[in-house]
Amino acid sequence: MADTSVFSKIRAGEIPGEIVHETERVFVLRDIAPKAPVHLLVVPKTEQYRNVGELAAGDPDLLAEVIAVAGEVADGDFRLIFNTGEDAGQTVFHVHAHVLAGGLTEGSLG
Ligand code: DGP
Repeated sequence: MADTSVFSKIRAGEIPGEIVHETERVFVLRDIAPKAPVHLLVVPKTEQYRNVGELAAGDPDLLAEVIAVAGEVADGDFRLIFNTGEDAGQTVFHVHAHVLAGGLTEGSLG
């Protein structure tokens, strides 16, 4: 399958974007519209999984890597969000974790 998501296009250098970290299976970029002082997206290199449910069912080790990398790049306390489905605000159907960090004391879900 050809890589066609906006994230894959950034990774391929076809459109601008800042990739801040990479492992063999995932890459991390800065969100174009940050919702926190630190707002990163952790993205599997494969486009095979549209959302976190598909990823959990299809490759739990890769999901665990996404979560581990999120913790590494957050460099402190962080919030992890997987928007799942249009009604939840998902706009890019190439699974990705939002990592929000750097001052989240307001707007806590807890
Ligand atoms: P979601 O709503 O969960 O599908 O999040 C998609 C995120 O992707 C959204 O927060 C904005 C980000 N995004 C969309 N297009 C681009 C882009 O061209 N560059 C970067 N850096 N981020 C993008």
